[in-house]
Amino acid sequence: MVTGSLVSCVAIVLAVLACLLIDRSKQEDPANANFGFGLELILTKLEEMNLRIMNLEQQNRELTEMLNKTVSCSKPTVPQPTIASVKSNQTSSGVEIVAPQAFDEADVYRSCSEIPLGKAGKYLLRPVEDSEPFYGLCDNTYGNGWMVVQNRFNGSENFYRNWTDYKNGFGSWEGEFWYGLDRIHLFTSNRKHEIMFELMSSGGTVAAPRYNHFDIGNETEDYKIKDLGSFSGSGGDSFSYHKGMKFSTHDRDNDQYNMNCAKNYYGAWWYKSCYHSNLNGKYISGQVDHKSMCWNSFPKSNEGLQRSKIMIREV
Ligand SMILES: [Ca+2]
Repeated sequence: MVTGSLVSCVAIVLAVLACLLIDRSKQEDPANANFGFGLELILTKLEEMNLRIMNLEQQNRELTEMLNKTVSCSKPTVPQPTIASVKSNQTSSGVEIVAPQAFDEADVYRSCSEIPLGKAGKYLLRPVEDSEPFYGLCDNTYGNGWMVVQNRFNGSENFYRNWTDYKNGFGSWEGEFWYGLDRIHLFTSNRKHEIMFELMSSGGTVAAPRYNHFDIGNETEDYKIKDLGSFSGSGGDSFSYHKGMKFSTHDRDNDQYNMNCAKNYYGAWWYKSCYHSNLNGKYISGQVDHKSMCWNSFPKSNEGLQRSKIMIREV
């Protein structure tokens, strides 16, 4: 573009020069053959330059066109980041959500409530009859039947992710992970579930707030919290504020705030305007920051937690 402008300027200058010379030639003695010859030479040169400029402009247009085509063809296709696909990026063994090709029906459970008592771990689950089973992580720290849907304890996983990632899930079983909104919806919409949060402050104090009913809508409903039961446990109630809210990510603003809560507070949550809890926020344990992974009633507003584990259980 700069070259084009430069060439145009030169052309204009030469054109003006030519006009001046022509004008001058009219005033000079027409018998002055030398001057006339010189003028002819200049005009010929100008003609040549004009042709070259036109050629250069044509080449410039072709190059720009070619460049645009190359850029649009080489745009990378963004892979759908499911927990299963994250596996290949893990150095340790990652989360394998999808069931293997061959499995024993006897190893498939409806939910973590059905697994052998006292045996926590990864199980094949089928919350909806006649559907493909998939893995889930059962936890019995607080009694049998809980299934982990979020686990954070060292900040090794990036939780500032887009809608698709929160829909499908990400992370690894052994490390930190988000189980995926689609699956949370499958469980909570098919059978009544409760929810609990295991939180640890930077000082090592643990709180376990829970609600006796939790149900979220599907993607069309933006995974809205359709129902949330009454609060019990410890750490205070920093979740009821979010009842009835839709899920928001930095690329999908479904909150009630005139700005984007997920962007402002570096998270993804059922933001209202904006939050009382921000458990997918920044992992900055002990720091008081609005962007932190926090639960405002424990230990105090905006203080980054050391751990957050969210679990659901069939009631
Ligand atoms: Ca907004």
